[in-house]
Amino acid sequence: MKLDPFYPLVDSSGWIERLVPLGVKLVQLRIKDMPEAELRREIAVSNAICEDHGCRLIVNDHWQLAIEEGCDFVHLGQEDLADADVRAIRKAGLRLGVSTHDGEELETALSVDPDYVALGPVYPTGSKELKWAPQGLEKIGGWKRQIGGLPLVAIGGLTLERVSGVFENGADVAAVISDVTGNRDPEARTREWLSLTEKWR
Ligand code: TZP
Ligand code: MG
Repeated sequence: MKLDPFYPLVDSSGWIERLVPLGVKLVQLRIKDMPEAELRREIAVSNAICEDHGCRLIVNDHWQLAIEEGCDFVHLGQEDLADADVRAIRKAGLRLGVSTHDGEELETALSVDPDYVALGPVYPTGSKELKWAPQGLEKIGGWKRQIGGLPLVAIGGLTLERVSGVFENGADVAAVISDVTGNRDPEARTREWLSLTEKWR
């Protein structure tokens, strides 16, 4: 399965409303703490906006709500895999992406037959506390050789200025938080991302 080469991670439907109409075709909704009713609303609103614009929505963590709201993808970390019902996710027709940081985690991820694997952090990041040091570009190539045709998502500290190296080393997708949502002009930055990544589409 081919994935769009750029996806922003955002923490509200408000961001989805701002960015998806610009031409974003893949986006992750990553909400960590929110009461369930509000969360469901955020997911439902995000999903409706994405459907209107032909954009695929990845819901981080909240796989039951993602199933109930008929979303496209669920993204799970290693710590989420033990509690998630992967069969239920698949049975409902959703696709699954899994985070990895080291070889053991890659094995665990591959054991659930994911639709993509994410590797991070490639560069230092201020957006998530992680016990892993930045992985660097070479690891991307190693991961890609191991997973073959499965899409590889690179994440962590990616900016427009240094993303080319990520693709040149074998990543299929660049996933980005702060370079987009922390930018002075997130809409303009998103357009730049879309245009720069066009050649990897
Ligand atoms: N997982 C690995 S690094 C990261 C996540 C969620 C944060 C990426 O954020 P940024 O701001 O693009 O470095
Ligand atoms: Mg998680």
